[in-house]
This record gives sequence, C-alpha cells and structure tokens, in this order.
Amino acid sequence: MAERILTGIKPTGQLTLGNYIGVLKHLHKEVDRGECFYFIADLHALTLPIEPEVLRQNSIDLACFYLAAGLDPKKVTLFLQSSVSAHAELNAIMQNYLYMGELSRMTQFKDKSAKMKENAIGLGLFAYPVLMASDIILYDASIVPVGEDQIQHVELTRDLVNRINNRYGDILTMPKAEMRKVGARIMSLSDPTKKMSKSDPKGDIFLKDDLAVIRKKIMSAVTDSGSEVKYDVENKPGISNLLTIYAALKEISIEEAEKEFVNSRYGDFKKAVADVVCAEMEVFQKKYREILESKAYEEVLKEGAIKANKIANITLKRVKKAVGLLNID
Ligand code: AQP
Repeated sequence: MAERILTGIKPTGQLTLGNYIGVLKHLHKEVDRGECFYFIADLHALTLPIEPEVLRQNSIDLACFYLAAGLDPKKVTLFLQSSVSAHAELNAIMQNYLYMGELSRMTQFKDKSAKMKENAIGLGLFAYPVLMASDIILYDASIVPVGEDQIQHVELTRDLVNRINNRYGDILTMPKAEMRKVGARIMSLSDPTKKMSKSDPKGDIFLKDDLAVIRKKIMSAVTDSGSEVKYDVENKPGISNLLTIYAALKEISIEEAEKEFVNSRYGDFKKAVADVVCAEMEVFQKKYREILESKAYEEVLKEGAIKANKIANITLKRVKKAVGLLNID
C-alpha cells in the first residue's frame, strides 16, 4: 500500500502565519510521497466555545485556504471531519484504550484548561487526543505533518496503536509525526516566547489581514536589545522568530538567512521580512478570494467526503471486528 499522509486543521479562528508556515504551505508537495488526506477538523473546533455561524464561516474559509495553498483536489482528498461519521464512531471505541492519567498530562489540555473556569471545561477538550488519534488511525496514515505543538498528541497516538496492536494483532498502522526543519513553531510577534496561536491572537499575523496591516505588524514586532541580526532563541527570541519566518518562506536555511543580514540594521531586516511575507500573502489571498467567490470548495468537499468515507469505513470495520463488535451488513 502507498504511504498515506494525513493532517487536519481546526476552524477555530482565523488562520495564522504560524499555521501557514508550520503546515499549510507545504502540503501540496506531499502528493509526491503518497496518498494525501487533509481535513477540516470541525468536530475538534467544538472543544472550545464557538458561535455556529463563526464555525461555519471558518470551515468555508479553511477549505478555501487549503485550495489556495496549491492543493490539487484531483490528487488529494479534502474533507470535513464531521462528514465522515467513522471519526466519531472510532472515537467512541478508542476512548476506552487511552487513560485519564495520560490525557491529563497533555500540554495543550493543561494550557487551554488553565485559562478556563473548571465548570466550563468540556469533556471534549480533555478527550481531544482520542479523537485526534482516531482521525489518524482511520486512514492508516503513516505520515502526519504537524507543527511542534501537536507532536505530543501524535506520540500518544503511537502509544495507542501499540496498545491495540499488542492486544488484537497488527490491525493498525503506526503513524509518525513530521515537522518542518524551519518553522515548526512560529512565535507571537508581540511576545516571541509564546506560540503564535489562533486562540491567543495577540501578536498574530492572520492570513486574511490586509497587506498594509501585515507590514505594520512586522515593522512593530518586538525585537531584542543589541543590533545584530543573529539566530539566538535564548537571547534574541524576536529576531530569531523573524529570521525563521523569512527563511521558511524563502525556503532557505536559517544560516543562509543570517548571512543575508550580517550587516543589516533591525529596521532594514524587518522591511525585508515584511516584503517576503506580503509577497507570499498577496498571491495566496488572491487565490483565496477567487476560490471563495466561485464556491469551488463545495464540490471538492462533497467528493472528498465520499472518498474519505470509503477508506475510513474499511478501518472502522476492521477495528469493530477485532474488539468484538458485530458488523452486520
Ligand atoms: N505557531 C505555529 N507555528 C507552526 N505551526 C503551528 N501550528 C499551529 N500554530 C503553529 C500547526 O498548525 C496546524 C493546525 O493547527 P490547529 O488548528 O489544529 O490547532 P493548534 O495546533 O492548536 O493551533 P493554534 O493556531 O494554536 O489553534 P488554537 O488556538 O485554535 O488551538 C497544526 O499542525 C499545528 O501544529
């Protein structure tokens, strides 16, 4: 069987440059390595409070973003998580094989729940990694491209796969997380010690921001004392973050980026970063608007759902049989 590559993005808010550099920008290249399954993780989006209309609009936007990032719908399967009911069904089975202790140690749960009142933390937020594991397992995915923050969840999925395979025979494919060498963790422009994140939008660049706004945000990004443009995360987190953004978009190494700015002042360097980001976003936003207006995403998502359901139901049946559930059809 060809390698399967799977990843999802939550339509929880406006997508950021972090989501773009960490994952979205590179997905179109994966078709050379295997069969690609990319989805809109709308069930996951319900794990934090969200207005129905916002969720609907974000989901449409995300479909357009995937396509604007260069995905060829004939070569990849793009679908909504909620349109493949096997995700929820496998989740119901898998929740019995991941344990409260390990789920409560997940960094994402700890970070997100720490900002909430205890009686407002939904079970879905706690059990998020169970659904994510089910997403991955359903497609026999061996490669999972993600940003750094999702590595822990993929590791937990690997533990789960081991657990199930030891108990029921080798019925599941072992997945592996893959991160970008440059750009797996883009930081906030206002606090470069924190991840750029949709749910904590201070210091974010949004993919729908006007180019003038993007430029302004980069020019006023927090930098560090000193004047040398040098990659040093400990002492120069702001400059290091901007170097990462520059290198990731130009698809060069950090060292190459550093060399370009050995004699530059912070202001000139920031202008160069803004130029690169704006040039990339100009093309991306134009494609996004065209896809949104043409509603081309509708047909893509319909066909994606048909293909995804077919594959997912094969795995679901295999798991049901293994754990002792009757498949009557
Ligand atoms: N700052 C980042 N740098 C690099 N990669 C990132 N990703 C997220 N933030 C960065 C990666 O983008 C993919 C989609 O993320 P997600 O929407 O599923 O949720 P997340 O990981 O929790 O990202 P956010 O932006 O912080 O969302 P919220 O705030 O809604 O939880 C993932 O592969 C992620 O690693």
